[in-house]
Amino acid sequence: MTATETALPRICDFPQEVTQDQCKFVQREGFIQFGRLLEDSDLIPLRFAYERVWEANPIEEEARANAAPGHRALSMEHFLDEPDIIRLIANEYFLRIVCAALARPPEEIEYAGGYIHRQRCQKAWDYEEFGWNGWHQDAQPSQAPLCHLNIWIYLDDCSKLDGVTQVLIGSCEQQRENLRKKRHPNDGINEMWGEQDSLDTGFFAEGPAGGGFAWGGFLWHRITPNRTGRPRRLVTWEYRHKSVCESEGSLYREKTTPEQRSLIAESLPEDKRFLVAV
Ligand SMILES: O=C(O)CCC(=O)C(=O)O
Ligand SMILES: [Fe+2]
Repeated sequence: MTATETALPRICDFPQEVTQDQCKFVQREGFIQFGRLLEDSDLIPLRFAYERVWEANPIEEEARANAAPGHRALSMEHFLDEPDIIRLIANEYFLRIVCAALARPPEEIEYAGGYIHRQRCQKAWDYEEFGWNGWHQDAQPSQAPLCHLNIWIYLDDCSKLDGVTQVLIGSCEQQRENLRKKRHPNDGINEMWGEQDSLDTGFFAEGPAGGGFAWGGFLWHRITPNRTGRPRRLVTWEYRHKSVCESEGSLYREKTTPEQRSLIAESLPEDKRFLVAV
């Protein structure tokens, strides 16, 4: 049985715990799917906030030459003033998953930034139009344990035909193995692209409205073409070990002023303010 045929661990709706198996899986593979983490009382205001942010930021980001067709993202400085996005930094289910995956107590975790993402749906697109196959990673491979995690939340039920994110199963282990054996970190990665290149053999991070998947590290991943014309609406929250934010900085620390950071801290429950640097 290949990795892609295996039934993969998946965290349930509103999890009270993350099991050992789920924990090991996310630390090995660099991702894990989860069910609903947001109640309608959080999800519905989040959708309205999402639409307001796009409406307030119509074009500039879309004009970025290196943006994926079908995909545009706005980073968190565009939604600092949206409490229905910001307060979710302290969501208990997000934190439960982050603490388990990053193997740290909540006090040693920090919010590092976030984005709102979408798929352009005026027309179908494919990778040929994209000009490349889309596979990339956002961080350099290392042998160290996972120290940052993205919580990736779909605002609507999102299937693989709606253009969810695809992850390259086995890509983190392959890179660790390469590092151990002193090979180039990407040895064998092209072959994996080939094996996981279809809707049947690939792994697509589908999720329900208010659910999605968590991922981090140096996982290889890509956006996938939207084939339904339904919008793919997505918001992300990124967390890291506090010590990493202190030593390396973060999008959050860079993109906010001290005044903004105090306001944000005050908008979180008192016992969760440690999540944001001031
Ligand atoms: O939109 C997606 O599905 C992938 C986006 C991506 O690669 C990223 O945000 O790092
Ligand atoms: Fe990426």
